[in-house]
Amino acid sequence: MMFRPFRVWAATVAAVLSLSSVASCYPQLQAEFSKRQIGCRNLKDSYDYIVIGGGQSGLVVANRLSEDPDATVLIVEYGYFDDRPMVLQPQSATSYPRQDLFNVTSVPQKGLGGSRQAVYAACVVGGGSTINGMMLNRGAADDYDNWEKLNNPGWGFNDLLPYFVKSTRFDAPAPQLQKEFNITWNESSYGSDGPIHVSYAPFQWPGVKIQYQGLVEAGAEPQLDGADGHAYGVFWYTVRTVHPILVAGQELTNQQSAVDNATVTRSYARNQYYDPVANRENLQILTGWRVNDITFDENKHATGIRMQKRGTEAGAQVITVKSKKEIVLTAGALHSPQVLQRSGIGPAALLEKAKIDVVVDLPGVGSNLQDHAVSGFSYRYTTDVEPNPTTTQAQNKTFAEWVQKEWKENRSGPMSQTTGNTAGLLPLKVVSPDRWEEIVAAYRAQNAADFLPGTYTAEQVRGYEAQRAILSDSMTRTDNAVVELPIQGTGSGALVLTKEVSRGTVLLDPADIYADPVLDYQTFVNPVDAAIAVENVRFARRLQQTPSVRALGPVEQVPGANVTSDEALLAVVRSSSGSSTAHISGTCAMMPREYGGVVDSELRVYGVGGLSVADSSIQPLIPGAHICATVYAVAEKAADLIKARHR
Ligand SMILES: Cc1cc2nc3c(=O)[nH]c(=O)nc-3n(C[C@H](O)[C@H](O)[C@H](O)COP(=O)(O)OP(=O)(O)OC[C@H]3O[C@@H](n4cnc5c(N)ncnc54)[C@H](O)[C@@H]3O)c2cc1C
Ligand SMILES: *[C@@H]1O[C@H](CO)[C@@H](O)[C@H](O)[C@H]1NC(C)=O
Ligand SMILES: *[C@@H]1O[C@H](CO)[C@@H](O)[C@H](O)[C@H]1NC(C)=O
Ligand SMILES: *[C@@H]1O[C@H](CO)[C@@H](O)[C@H](O)[C@H]1NC(C)=O
Ligand SMILES: *[C@@H]1O[C@H](CO)[C@@H](O)[C@H](O)[C@H]1NC(C)=O
Ligand SMILES: *[C@@H]1O[C@H](CO)[C@@H](O)[C@H](O)[C@H]1NC(C)=O
Ligand SMILES: *[C@@H]1O[C@H](CO)[C@@H](O)[C@H](O)[C@H]1NC(C)=O
Ligand SMILES: CC(=O)N[C@H]1CO[C@H](CO)[C@@H](O)[C@@H]1O
Repeated sequence: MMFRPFRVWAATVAAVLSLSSVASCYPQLQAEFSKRQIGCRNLKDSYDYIVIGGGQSGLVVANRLSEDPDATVLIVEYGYFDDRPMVLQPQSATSYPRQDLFNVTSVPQKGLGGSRQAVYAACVVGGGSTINGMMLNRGAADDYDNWEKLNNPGWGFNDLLPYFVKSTRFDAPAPQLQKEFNITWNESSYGSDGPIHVSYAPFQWPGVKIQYQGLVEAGAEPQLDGADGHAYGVFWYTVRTVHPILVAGQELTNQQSAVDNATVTRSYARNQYYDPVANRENLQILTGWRVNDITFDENKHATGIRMQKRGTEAGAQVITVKSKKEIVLTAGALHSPQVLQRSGIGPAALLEKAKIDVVVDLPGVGSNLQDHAVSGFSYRYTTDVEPNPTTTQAQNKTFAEWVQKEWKENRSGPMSQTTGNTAGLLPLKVVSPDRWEEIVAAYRAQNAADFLPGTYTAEQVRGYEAQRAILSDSMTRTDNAVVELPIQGTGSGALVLTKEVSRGTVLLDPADIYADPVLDYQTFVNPVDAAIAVENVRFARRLQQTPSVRALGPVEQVPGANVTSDEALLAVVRSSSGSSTAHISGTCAMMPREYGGVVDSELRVYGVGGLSVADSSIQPLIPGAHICATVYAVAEKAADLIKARHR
C-alpha cells in the first residue's frame, strides 16, 4: 500500500512512522541463506526452467517447479538479497527503502495537472513482498469472475480460492482482542499450513471501532470476512506478519515459523518460499544480473536467455543460458513487458523504432496498465479517544513509554502495526446513491477510443470495450466496490479507486532499450474515474456526519468545508490525487489475442512456444484489493499449469 494523498495526511503517517526506533533487536537470521546463491561461474549450460525475476511471483514459481528433484530451475534476479533485519519489522511496511526499488517516475500526467508520479517497482530478492505494506486482502468474487468473463476459463473466484488457501497459513488473534474489536473471519478461506502467515496485528487503535460503526451507519454492509469473496461493505482483513498469540500471558507460538517466535515479523516470498528450499540441489539463484532478452529458434520456440551483469555497459559480456522446457517471465508489471519488447514481442511500430527485429507483432505488450489511484481527506477530531495515531511520542511521555514497553515486553502496541486491518469497500450505489446511474450511463455511452492511449489498435479497443461491459456491470452491483476507505483510527484517510477505467502504458525507450521503461499511468484521463473520485470525497464527508464519528468532533481540513461544487471538488481531486498505490499491473494481460491480450488462459505468450508470464502483469483487470495476495495465488496456479503441461 502507498498512501500519499495530502500533506496533512502524510504528516499523520510520519507521526506513526516516528515510532520506529527499535530497529536492531532482530537476530541476523537470514544471512546464512544468501550464501547459497551462485556466481555466474557455477552456471550450467542449460536448465529445464529459467525464471526471469526472483521477485514475489518468481520465488513462488521456482519453489513449486523445483519440488520435482529431476527438474532443474534457475532464477535470475536483477536485485540482491536484502539481509538487513529491518525489512522484517512491522514498521518497515511504510519505509520503502530506495535501495530495493527501481528509480522510476512516470511521464507527466495530464489528468493530474501535469505532475510526474512515483512508480513503485521492487528490485530485490522477494520483490514487492520484501518491501511492501504487508496488507493482505483479496478482491471480491466478482473481480475474479470478471477475469473469467473475458474468456479466461479457469480463473473465476472459485478456481482461484484453492490457491489463495494454498499460499496462506492463518494465525488467529488473541481472544481478548477478537472480542474487544469484534474481529470476525471465515476460517475456510485460509490455509493452515501454507507458506504465508496471515494474521491481525496484536494491537488496534480504539478509534477503529468508532469508525467501523460509522461506516455501517453510512450504508456499508458489515461482512464476516472479505477473503472469502465478500470483499464489499466493511470487514476485517489480514496482514502477513507472524506474531505471538497471547492467551492469558501464555504464548501459543507457531513452531514452524521461519523466524523467532517471540518476534512480530514480515512473512514474505523470500523467507517463506525461498529460504526453506534454498538448499535444493536442482534450484539455483543468480542475483545482480539483468536478463536482456529471450532467444528463439526458427519455429519461434524459446531456447534461452541472454543476460549481463548489473551495472555493466551496453556491449559488455553477455552470457547465454539455455532452457529445455520453459522460460517463465516474472520480472513484474514494469519490466516483464520490457523484456518481451526487447525480445521482439510487442507493438511492431515501437520495435521498429527501437531497431528490434519483430518476432511477434503483439500490440498489447505494455498496454492495459492499471493501478489504484488514491485521493484523500483530512479531519481534525476535537474530542478524539486516547490513544490515537496522532498522539505523538515526542509530546506525550506517558504514551512514549507505554509504546516502547508494549513493544519490548509483548511485541504489541503501535509498533506492531503495519497498515491497519480493516477498511470499507464501497459499491458505487453506497458511495453515490444519487449519481451512480448517471455515472454508469455516461461510461457506457463513451466512444471508448477517445480516452485510451493513442497507441491502441482496433483490436485493443475491442478488448477494452469488453472490459467496459464487465466493469460497468460491476459498478451497478452491490457485491463489488469502487473505493477502498481504510480505517486507521485517525481523521485523515485515503480513498483508493478500485475500479479504474483509464488505461496506461509501459513502453521501452527506443533511444535506450536497457534504460527503465517509459511509464504513463493516464490517471483520470477518463473523466469517469475523476467523477467517482469526487463522489468518494462526498462520501467521506457523510461518514464524518454519522452519529458515531460525529461524536469525535470532526473539523474538515482537506479539502475544506467551503469546497462543495462539482468543479471545486474536481479541481482538488485532480491537483492532489496520486496515480499509484504501488499496484501496477495488467501490462501483459491474460485475454484473447483478438482483444489485444498477451497471454492465453494457460499464461503462454501468444505466437511463440516455451514462454509464459506469471506475475502481476497478467491480471486483465486489477482486483479491488492490494494485489499481493492475488499475486501469490496466480503464481501458485501458474506453477500447477506449467507442471501439468510438462508432465
Ligand atoms: C513499495 C510497495 C508497497 C506495496 N504495498 C502493498 C501492500 O501493502 N499490500 C499488497 O497487497 N501489495 C502491495 N504492493 C504490491 C505487491 O507487493 C506487488 O504487486 C507484488 O509484489 C508484485 O509481484 P511481482 O512478482 O509481479 O513483481 P516483483 O515482486 O516486483 O518482482 C519482479 C522482480 O523482477 C526483477 N527484474 C526486473 N527486471 C529484470 C530483468 N530484466 N532481469 C532480471 N530480473 C529482473 C526485479 O528486480 C524484481 O525483483 C506494494 C508494492 C510496492 C513496491
Ligand atoms: C535507486 O537509487 C538508490 C539510491 O540512490 C540506489 O541505492 C539503488 O540501487 C537504485 N536502484 C536501482 C535499481 O538502480
Ligand atoms: C466461508 O467461505 C467459504 C469459502 O471459503 C464459503 O463457501 C462460505 O459460504 C463462507 N461462509 C460464510 C458464512 O460466508
Ligand atoms: C460483529 O461482526 C459481525 C460481522 O460483521 C456482525 O454480524 C455482528 O453483529 C457484530 N457483532 C457486534 C457485537 O458488533
Ligand atoms: C498522553 O497519553 C496517554 C496514554 O495514551 C493518555 O492517556 C493521555 O491522555 C495523553 N495526554 C495528552 C495530553 O495527550
Ligand atoms: C504485556 O502483556 C501482559 C499479558 O497480557 C500484560 O499483563 C502486560 O501489562 C503487558 N505489558 C504492557 C507494557 O502493556
Ligand atoms: C476555501 O477557503 C480557503 C481558505 O480560506 C481558500 O484558500 C480557498 O480558496 C477556498 N476555496 C473555495 C473553493 O472557495
Ligand atoms: C517453540 C519455541 O521456540 N517457543 C519459544 C517462544 O518464545 C518464548 C519466549 O518469548 C519461549 O519461552 C518459547 O520457548
